Amino acid sequence: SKLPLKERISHCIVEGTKEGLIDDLDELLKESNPLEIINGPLMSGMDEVGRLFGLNELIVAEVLQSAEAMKTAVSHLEPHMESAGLAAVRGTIILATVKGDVHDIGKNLVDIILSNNGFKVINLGIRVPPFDLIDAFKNYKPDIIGLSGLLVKSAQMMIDTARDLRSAGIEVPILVGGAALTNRFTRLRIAPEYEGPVVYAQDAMTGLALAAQLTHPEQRQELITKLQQESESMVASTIGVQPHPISPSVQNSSKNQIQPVSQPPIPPDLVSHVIHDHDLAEIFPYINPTMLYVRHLGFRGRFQDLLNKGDTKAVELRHQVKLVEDLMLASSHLNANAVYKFFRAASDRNDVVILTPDGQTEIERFQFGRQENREGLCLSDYLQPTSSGIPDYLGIFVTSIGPGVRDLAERWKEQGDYLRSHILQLLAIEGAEGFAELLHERMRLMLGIGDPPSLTKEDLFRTNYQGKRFSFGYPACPRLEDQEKLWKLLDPKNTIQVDLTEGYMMDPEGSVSAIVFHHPQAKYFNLDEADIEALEHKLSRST
Ligand code: B1M
Repeated sequence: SKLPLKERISHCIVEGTKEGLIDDLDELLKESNPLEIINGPLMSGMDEVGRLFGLNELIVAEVLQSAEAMKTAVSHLEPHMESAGLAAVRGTIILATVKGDVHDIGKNLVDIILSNNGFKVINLGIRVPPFDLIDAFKNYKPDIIGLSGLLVKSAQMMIDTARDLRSAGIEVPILVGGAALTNRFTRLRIAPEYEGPVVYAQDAMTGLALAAQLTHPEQRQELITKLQQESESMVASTIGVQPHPISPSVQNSSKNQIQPVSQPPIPPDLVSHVIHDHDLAEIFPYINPTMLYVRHLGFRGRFQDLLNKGDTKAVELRHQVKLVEDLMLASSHLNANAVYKFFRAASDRNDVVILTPDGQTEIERFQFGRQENREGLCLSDYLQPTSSGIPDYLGIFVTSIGPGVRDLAERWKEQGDYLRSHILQLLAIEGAEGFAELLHERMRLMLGIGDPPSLTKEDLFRTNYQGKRFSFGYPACPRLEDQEKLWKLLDPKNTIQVDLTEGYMMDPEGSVSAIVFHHPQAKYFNLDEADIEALEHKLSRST
């Protein structure tokens, strides 16, 4: 309260507090017009937030609280601006998650950051096909087109989208981002398909900095020159690099030492189990706190330890999360659903064959890759071979938290309740993962390989138990196309209303699918690019 008026307003933004903000704005309105206030103390507050975030002095949760204060301030000033015919827009951006992709949370963060830093954001939502973007371009005449996506398939969809936008004669800069996207992929694969600049942002704050450069005439040219140089040097570094030769022997190699379990555990049944509306209170403790609080909300340090010690920041963050957990527990639209089933299964070299309960007939076949180097691992090694005749089993499941998450998160975002909206989406995505952990624990118990009572939650998060769950799209089984086979086996669409998109993504966003192996030596491993190429080569020959 002792600070000069303008500094007090900036300070409210940096601190993410609304206390006294409206009174101070009204006071300043007596001597400044609303646009001057936005471009002055409010924007300098947001600039400081960006600076402190860059220095690791603010965490994501705090940035969202600053954005909330900014939204409150701008909403208060807007009526005054309209009456004075003023508009505070640094630029317009249309923002979309690409076709086939339901990823909302990353795109929404970008929306919040840009729209509270002076950009007008037209958020087109998820699964947006190129022709909708072209239509939106014609309607809104944006300065930038923003594309987001979670998976590698979505990065590939960005190539098609860029191509379609070019065919429509569009040349405004495209800003791209997403978990599986890299600058290299952007420069080498997306940028060559588009006439205008294509820029990669690693996170929402970088997205803001790049959007600011792209809408600034001189900085824009500097950025474009830098990107061209980057592209050229990347192209130069790939010239002369020979593609990895595909060795036909690789897929049959069996240098691994893993022997199947001689007496595999037998599941109690081979029927489909459908769980509707599982108690969320039981799922929340299975959420890995490091993922939720450290990775996603940006907390620094060992969250659980500091919470136990009463650290103020940890306690405050836990309080914010608990509020949303309680709202979720009370809601009837935010349900945890799952479907799981055990199958008779066997290995056939690198393939996993799913059999009828009597073991006589093949009903599905998953073709997996094998490591040519390292330990020579392949998922099929964890099962008895078809030739042995010894019955062996695996489990398959899908967990999901939705379906009302997207609508509620959107409503809260619209209201400027950014942190609550983000936490809700986080609890849904990490809750789906926690539910997978819980279900896997139950399936181990059903197989008679349940965990010892001494196993702690930390052990669980470190996967210190017998057997492992493998999800399609992850490095040991990277082919997302196999999701289709899983859908045929489990029917999650009709049992728990989880849809598979054309990009093999599960809708709702907070969903996890996996195959469960009981083998004591099962562990997570990576296939190299050459191993994946060899598998694709084999698959293309067999079709
Ligand atoms: Co999974 N997942 N996941 N996953 N997941 C990845 C993406 C993966 C790379 C992991 C890996 O292999 N190492 C892999 C994809 C690989 C591939 O495509 N083959 C993967 C996979 C395979 C899967 C499943 C398919 C697994 C399965 O169940 N079979 C499944 C798919 C889900 C579905 O279909 N609905 C799945 C599920 C999940 C969870 C639900 C458990 C959870 C949430 C997913 C989500 O975010 N919606 C999850 C998580 C947490 C991850 C990792 C670990 C982290 C993702 C994350 O941080 N999300 C990820 C591995 C990794 O990144 N290290 C992985 C939070 C979100 C806020 O961040 O989307 O990155 P992000 O957005 C950031 C930036 O990217 C950037 O700003 C945002 C905020 O700073 N950004 C932009 C995004 N868009 C932008 C646009 C811009 C600018 C910046 O301008 C326009």
